[in-house]
Amino acid sequence: MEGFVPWPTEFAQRYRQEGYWQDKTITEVMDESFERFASKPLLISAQSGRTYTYQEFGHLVNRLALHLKALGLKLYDRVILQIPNQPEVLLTYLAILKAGGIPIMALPPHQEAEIGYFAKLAEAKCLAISSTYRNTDKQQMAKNIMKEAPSLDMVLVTGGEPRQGFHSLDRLLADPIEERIDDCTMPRPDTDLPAVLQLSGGTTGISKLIPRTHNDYVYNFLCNADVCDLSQSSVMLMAIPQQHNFAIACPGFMGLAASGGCEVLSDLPSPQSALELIPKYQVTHWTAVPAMIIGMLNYPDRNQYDLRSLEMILTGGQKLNPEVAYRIRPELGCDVQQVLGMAEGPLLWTRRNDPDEVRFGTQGRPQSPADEFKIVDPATEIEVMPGEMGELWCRGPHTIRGYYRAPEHNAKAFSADGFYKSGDLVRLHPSGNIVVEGRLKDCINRGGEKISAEEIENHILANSQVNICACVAMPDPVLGEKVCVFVVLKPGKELTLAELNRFLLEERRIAKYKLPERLELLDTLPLTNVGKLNKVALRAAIAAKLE
Ligand code: OOB
Repeated sequence: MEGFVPWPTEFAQRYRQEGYWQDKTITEVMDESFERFASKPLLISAQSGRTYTYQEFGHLVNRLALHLKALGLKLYDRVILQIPNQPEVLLTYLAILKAGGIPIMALPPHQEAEIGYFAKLAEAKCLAISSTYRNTDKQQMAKNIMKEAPSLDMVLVTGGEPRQGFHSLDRLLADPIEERIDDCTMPRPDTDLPAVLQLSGGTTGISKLIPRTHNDYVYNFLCNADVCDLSQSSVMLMAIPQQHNFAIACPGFMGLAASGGCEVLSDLPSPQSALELIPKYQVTHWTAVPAMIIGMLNYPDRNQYDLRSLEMILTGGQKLNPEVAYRIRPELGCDVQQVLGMAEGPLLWTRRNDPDEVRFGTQGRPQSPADEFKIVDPATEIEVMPGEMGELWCRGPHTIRGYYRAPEHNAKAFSADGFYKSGDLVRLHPSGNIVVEGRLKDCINRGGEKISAEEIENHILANSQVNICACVAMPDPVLGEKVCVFVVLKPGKELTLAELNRFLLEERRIAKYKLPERLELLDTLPLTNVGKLNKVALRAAIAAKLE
């Protein structure tokens, strides 16, 4: 496939021989589960209360896949999936895969800027949306994007009357096409080719697309389900957008479905909502970013809720501070398993039986015996001594070898021998686990959501008041980090944070979670000795000011 970097043949052979790659499609693995656990509950919608058994869910996926095929979706067609956390997001995800398409895992808050970019870069054929999302008209967004992205000619809409030419997902799901057509066969994708396009955290410019193959992704979620001991008695609460790698595959919905468990899917990430859902559905596992855990720990009426069913919080996306980790057992009565994960594939987990110091004070060790990791000095690219800080590099059966359609970026982001350069600064703990200490990449980690500084800076520079600007992370007690922008205005110009954000939302049409939450006006920006913008000084300045 054009724009896709495969694993070299000798690695592919080894991963196959050693049993990591099974040459099954995601659809085949999910269909096995639908049959095996048929009458068990697979999914409960927290908002509607509706429960789907494995069998019912499988039928609906099959039906929707037949509709997609009838509407003209072909093998390897790209489909942008932007539905929020409601059952239709998972039904559509699996139906796209079953019809041979490749879902692009866009996030619900994304706007015209992001979705339009993915549509053009991947030449997407189809876009699946909810009619509105948090008061924005997504059908209008789709119409606008279609003018710019000629490949896009199919729009699927849930939760509202579709505009002319668009299709209602809700009607397709209710229409038993399987009863009236003879040919129910589906094209089978090559298991060595991309199954899903994930989004990168965006280290330079806008997100890159991450091609996850059937072989790599199936192994990824099966291995995760194993490391997290998921079983038929697991009930997992999921309030992180289902498109995130963490939520869909680490172990996420797919790891849970392969294990016979049940997911409680919620569109509300608030602590109060989690506190209500855990006792109501006897949740055993909660997939949460640290910001959600902090929210729960600090929730005033927490003791009114019975959390005894909760066994384990699976957490990652940003660093869980040890002070917070140590509060979990005494205050919430459950354990925590940390994951240092990346949409590019690498996954390091702490294990259930690690000692406290390791479970609470490290971010884990590789989940697969076939993973190769090293910690290098980013300047010399030579491995550092054990315990010293360096950049984490990874290679393995579920770590990609290149971004999709990004040869120039790939030359920088991967070593000559195929290691992914994570941009994370880590050190080796005496236990053999890894501790995250910082990062090289220029992004802001807002409650686990990654925001590329360069992407936001480029949008801000388009404002006619602005001369130069720099976005940096400022500390936040709950979210970890938020975006602070330093701006030097053009002579005689003025700008407030509210004006800037209105410009970013209305004229640049970017997702709301990326907006700066503080604006600092300066006469000049500080430079380093070599004349580069000194972001270290800016980060220190805003941190000191907030103190
Ligand atoms: C997950 O994936 P991404 O692609 O959104 O972000 C990856 C980056 C890492 O490179 C690191 O900078 C940061 O997020 N990160 C952590 C972390 N987990 C991720 N930093 C410190 N401690 C952790 N535990 O965020 C992701 C993917 C799969 C599972 C879980 C998270």
